[in-house]
Amino acid sequence: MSELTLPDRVQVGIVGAGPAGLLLGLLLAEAGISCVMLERQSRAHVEGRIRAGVLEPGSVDLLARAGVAARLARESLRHAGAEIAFGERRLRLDFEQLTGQHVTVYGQTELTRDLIAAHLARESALFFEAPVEALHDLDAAHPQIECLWQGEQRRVVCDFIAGCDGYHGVARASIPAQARREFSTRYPAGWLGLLCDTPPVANELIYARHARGFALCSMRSPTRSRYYIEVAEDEAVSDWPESRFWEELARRLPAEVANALVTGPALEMSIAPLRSVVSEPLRHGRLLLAGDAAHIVPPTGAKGLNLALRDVARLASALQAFLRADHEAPLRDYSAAALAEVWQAVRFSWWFTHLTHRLAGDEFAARLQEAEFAQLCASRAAQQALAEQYVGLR
Ligand code: FAS
Ligand code: PHB
Repeated sequence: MSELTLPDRVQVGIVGAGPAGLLLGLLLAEAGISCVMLERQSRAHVEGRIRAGVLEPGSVDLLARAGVAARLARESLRHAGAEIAFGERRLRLDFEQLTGQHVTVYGQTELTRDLIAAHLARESALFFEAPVEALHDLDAAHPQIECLWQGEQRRVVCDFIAGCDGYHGVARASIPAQARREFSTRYPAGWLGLLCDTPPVANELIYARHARGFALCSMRSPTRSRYYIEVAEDEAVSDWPESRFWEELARRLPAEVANALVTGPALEMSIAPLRSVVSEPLRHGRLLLAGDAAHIVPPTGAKGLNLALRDVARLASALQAFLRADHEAPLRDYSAAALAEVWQAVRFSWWFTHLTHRLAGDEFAARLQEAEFAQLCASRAAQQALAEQYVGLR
């Protein structure tokens, strides 16, 4: 591939090349809109991240329309349901029977690799190790991105800037404090995740609520498993030798499941904090936010990645309407329309986290969890409501 030249002028400057930035770049390029993607980390770092694992049907359709779902179609797993366990009591949610839909298990790691491969194949303006240091003139007709590229300070003049740089990026922070509001809550817990090349303990995901804390049995393939246990928010991976992880995971699962657990050496272990954050509005002048740059949800409901892809689909369509047809309404309405979906995902993730996690260990909360689970077991309508939100219909 020929050496890329950083452009001085594009229609859309994209900060960040995680799933949101990469997909936005593809959708805009497909629409004939010039853009540049500027990523702080190396390609290897971005492709090495272990994160989400479940895609909603809408996300799979979007990726197919973007032309990046060929490997996903071959290698992903179709899941018609998932299980919620409260101690030895187990409830299977039959997504197909309750909603007519299924979810797709395909690691975010693989999705990111597919998106990068698509950009490399079309020689997109995708620059790794090109940290964005500041955004300028966001209220002007041509905002500017200041970045570092090959040791030099560079400027890219844009018509619009898309902040797809995640929770710790510069885009959201570039909006003046008096022009934005942040709504947030912390959960007194984290998710300790372990990835290993062992066969998954079950054919579908198991979300387990236990007095000792939450556990999740997930997977990446028929030979690669992904497990999580809830840990206190001040704990570190170094507190958890692999043997301790496996013992604790088994204690939180139904006995039949625990007995079937196949352990193995960890390929990766990491702790993700649990928090909900929403920054409003998603637009300031000619800067628009999408994905984790705008909002964070606890991973319980498998919404983070899917919400990022929803934002991107909406933003790509709005930018195309304005830049190709001078149609302003979708761009004007982007923030309010995206936030309506964001808050539904935030609410579901908050609810599902409180249903299944120990958190502060409050006895009153534990009784509410029991009552909620009893309601779920007794009511098809309650199961349908959960399933619709999980597959992304609501
Ligand atoms: P990302 O954070 O993925 O990407 C932002 C990109 O911007 C990064 O590559 C970053 O390097 C880059 N960047 C930042 N600052 C920059 C700068 N100044 N200049 C240039 N580039 C810059 N979601 C789920 O659904 N299920 C899960 O199990 C799950 N687990 C997670 C575990 C962890 C540890 C984390 C952090 C998140 C997890 N998520 C999960 C949520 C996650 O999948 C996000 O929703 C998803 O990565 C969102 O994608 P982006 O919005 O592209 O943000
Ligand atoms: C994962 O496999 O990483 C995963 C699955 C479902 C979740 C969160 C994470 O809700």
